Amino acid sequence: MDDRHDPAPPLRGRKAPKGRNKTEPSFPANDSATSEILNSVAAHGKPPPAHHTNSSIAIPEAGILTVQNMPSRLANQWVLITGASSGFGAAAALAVAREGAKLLLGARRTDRLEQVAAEARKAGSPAALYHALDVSKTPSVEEFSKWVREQTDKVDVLLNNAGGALGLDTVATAKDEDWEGMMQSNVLGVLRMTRAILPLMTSNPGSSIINIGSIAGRTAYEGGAAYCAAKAGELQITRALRLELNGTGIRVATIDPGLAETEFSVVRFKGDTARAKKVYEGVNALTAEDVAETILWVASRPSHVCIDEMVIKPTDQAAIHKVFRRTAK
Ligand code: NDP
Ligand code: 8X3
Repeated sequence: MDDRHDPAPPLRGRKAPKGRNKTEPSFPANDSATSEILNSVAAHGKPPPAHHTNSSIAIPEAGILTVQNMPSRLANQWVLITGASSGFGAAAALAVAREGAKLLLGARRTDRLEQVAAEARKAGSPAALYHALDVSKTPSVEEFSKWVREQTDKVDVLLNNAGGALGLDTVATAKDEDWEGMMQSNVLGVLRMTRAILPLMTSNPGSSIINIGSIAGRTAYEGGAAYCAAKAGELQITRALRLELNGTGIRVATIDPGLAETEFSVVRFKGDTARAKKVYEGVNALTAEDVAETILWVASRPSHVCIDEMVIKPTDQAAIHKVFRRTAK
């Protein structure tokens, strides 16, 4: 997967105008990725290696140039997603499917996984496979990883996303089962999955482990003691793992979102949908697709680039306790 030295795919579409100073290429373009493509064409006669698919580039003096069917870095790569039955995991499955990635999906609700896999195949995934997975149980993780090894001998992206919060009770009133559930899925689940899948990544430099943390792992809030501790644990696991894997070429990242409207709060409030809805009232919260976009971006950087840590919040959320809410008129 070391794409720095891959031969660049041919640029399809119109050629860059001739007669430019090859040492100082400078094309106006509608985003930095397209500028990069155009500048590379001007300087080297070819685009940089492996860019994303279909891009429209505006060149005022030359009309519109369309770069088509550029291979994605994720095409035919195996992407393993835990917690793929809803929210970020399901949206990430579709986002990478559109790039032509092959999918290994896990969660407890296999009926949901079946739907996500079917949509992923429609979106362009050459193989969208799923298997039951409970990251809170070592035997389930072992059975899942055995199934993974039956499908492939290498994993390119491991997305440790499964997890969530249970309850919003103070330390004085919270229940053991909620504490244990949060530690099991958010902390031990990441450790178990990583240990199980690492053997399929160590001989695959450029592969990525992407863990989903939270702003809750960076700032505490009342009622969030165990969830905040769990996500702080995820952050430190990510940092320790990056140190342990230094020199293997494996990237280790954490993406830490703020308020995002998924099933997260319905699960936290044990099915109380009215209470869950209130969390996002008047706020333009993140969507699962917003987070999936960042996951896709992190997963598709060149192999020498590691996005260590990324915090993504709604514009309305300046800090964990500072949320702007529009009131109904
Ligand atoms: P969802 O509740 O929509 O998704 C959670 C996913 O995790 C589901 O697919 C669920 O599948 C899976 N899951 C939970 N426990 C387990 C388990 N023991 N074994 C396997 N899968 C499990 O919420 P989100 O998409 O929002 O959450 C995804 C991640 O993002 C979580 O780690 C969450 O803590 C984190 N996060 C969420 C934020 C938000 O505001 N929404 C913000 C920051 C972080 P199933 O039930 O089928 O097993
Ligand atoms: C979810 C974000 O702020 O609800 O991790 O804990 S928050």
